[in-house]
Amino acid sequence: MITLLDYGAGNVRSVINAIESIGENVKVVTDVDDILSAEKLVFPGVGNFGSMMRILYQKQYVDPLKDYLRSGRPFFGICLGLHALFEKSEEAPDTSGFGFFSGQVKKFDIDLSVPHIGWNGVNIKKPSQTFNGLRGDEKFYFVHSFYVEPEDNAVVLTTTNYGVEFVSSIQTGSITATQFHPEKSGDAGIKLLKNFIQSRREQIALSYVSHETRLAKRIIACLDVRSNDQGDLVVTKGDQYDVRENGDVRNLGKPVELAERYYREGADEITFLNITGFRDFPLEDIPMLSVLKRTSEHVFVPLTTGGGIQDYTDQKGRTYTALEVASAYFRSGADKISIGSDAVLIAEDYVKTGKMTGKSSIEQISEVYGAQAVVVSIDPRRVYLSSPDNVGHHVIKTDIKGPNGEGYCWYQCTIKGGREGRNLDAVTLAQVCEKLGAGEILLNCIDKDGTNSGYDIELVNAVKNAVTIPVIASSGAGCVEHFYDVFTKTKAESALAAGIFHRKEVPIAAVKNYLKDKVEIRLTNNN
Ligand code: 1PR
Repeated sequence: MITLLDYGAGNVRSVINAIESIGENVKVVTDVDDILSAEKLVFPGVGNFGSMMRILYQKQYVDPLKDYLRSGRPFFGICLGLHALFEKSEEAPDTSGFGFFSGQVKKFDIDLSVPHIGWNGVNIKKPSQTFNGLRGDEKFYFVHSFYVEPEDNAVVLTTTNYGVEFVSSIQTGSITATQFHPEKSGDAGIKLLKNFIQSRREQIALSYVSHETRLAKRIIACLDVRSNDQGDLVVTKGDQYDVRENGDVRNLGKPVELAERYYREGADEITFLNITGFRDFPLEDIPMLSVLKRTSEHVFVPLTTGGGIQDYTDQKGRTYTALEVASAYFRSGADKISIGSDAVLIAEDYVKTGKMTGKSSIEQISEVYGAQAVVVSIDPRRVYLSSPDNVGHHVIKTDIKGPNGEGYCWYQCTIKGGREGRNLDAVTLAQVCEKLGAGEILLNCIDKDGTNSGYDIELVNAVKNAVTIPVIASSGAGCVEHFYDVFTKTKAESALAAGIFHRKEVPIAAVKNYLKDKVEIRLTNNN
């Protein structure tokens, strides 16, 4: 039996699913005795150091956890479950950690995008049973802005390179903790958890040549989801956001089945977008929660879900905050949520007032779950201009001329799935959302969506060069070369596609086979 510490703000469902996929049963901690009586304890920490420690102190779990750590029984910490073991964190300077190890948690201060989101390697620094059966060159999924700095290097199990060489896991005795998320790291992560669960005493001497690890570019499969006219939940796909063909909603398959197929094909992330969320209430009108629950049982890579994440009042007058909607998604297995329309309205208010309210969906969710859990999805369309002057928006000189030969354009933000244009440009939206606490930008493009004509490179560069958080290029992929183009002509960390995968025109494995000797990617058993 594995005891799992759930303090109410983490995505524990994925960890439970990963452990159960290994054939172990899981007991979730409900009181102090569960900690003291645990045979093996797993502590997945997600979100914000300060709110995590406040909850642990409120529940009076801290002392029992320290007693457990001193008992010598097996402990596995994940992400914040690693940070908590140390004295304090720059993420919440006034809050103490367990202090079980001397040292503190530092924020990345580097020239690269922060949070560090994606698949990176590890440098194994000492013999360990943890990596038994692995090659040592596998990549694991990271999503964090902070890392631990132990005073005693002897506890360091692996390091990883991302602007700095940071500690990506520690081990001493029966205590193991990782910065990366093994429950989201595919087969390699499952193997690592299995080694912990079946932990034998012998240390496996792994002789690895230390190497500079590199963050992989991520290939993301996107499933636009909505109910069709018969009320069935289907994966659909827009052509410049028009999802109807011969009057019917295009039906490209079932969400859970397609997500599992893409996982097996080597997708680095899966994104579900509930594209009628602006009018359906996601917790009632569309069974996205059950789609997430069922998907997370067999798909062990990050799941992002969006659509309808905003404050909401249902027909009976009951109000729900965006945080409540997002929390329901996280509890169902989402690792990140994506906010579309509401982000535009929030940014418009901010541009008008210059003030943060602290009450916006972006701020609320980022505060509890951390910036890395908040994606902002932008749905822009080109507005052509013959001159760049006096339009009050971020204008670019474009090589893709307008219908009347215009040489300039700005990218107008839209809401409600492209149905309503707003007086805000995509660059400004991205910058404001980063300021409000968003951790990543999903940059769609209405003009390119579903056209197979390639990504809008000018748009990706305009936005990517204006923010420091990761950007996912989206819309327009038609062939493997388009992925190479976007990764070499822009600094986008990820490329998302939908139509070419759903229509089986280009398999994910083909994209990775084409890219593998050209850009850093995560190889799976398909490559
Ligand atoms: O506004 O917070 O409720 O979120 C709604 C979400 O649904 C947003 O993320 C928005 O982008 C998405 N959405 C709304 N309507 C549509 C539509 O298509 N009618 N999907 C829609 C937008 C963008 C990607 C698409 C890429 C790649 N789709 O999901 O998959 O463009 O396409 P391709 O590779 O086939 O070219 P809220």
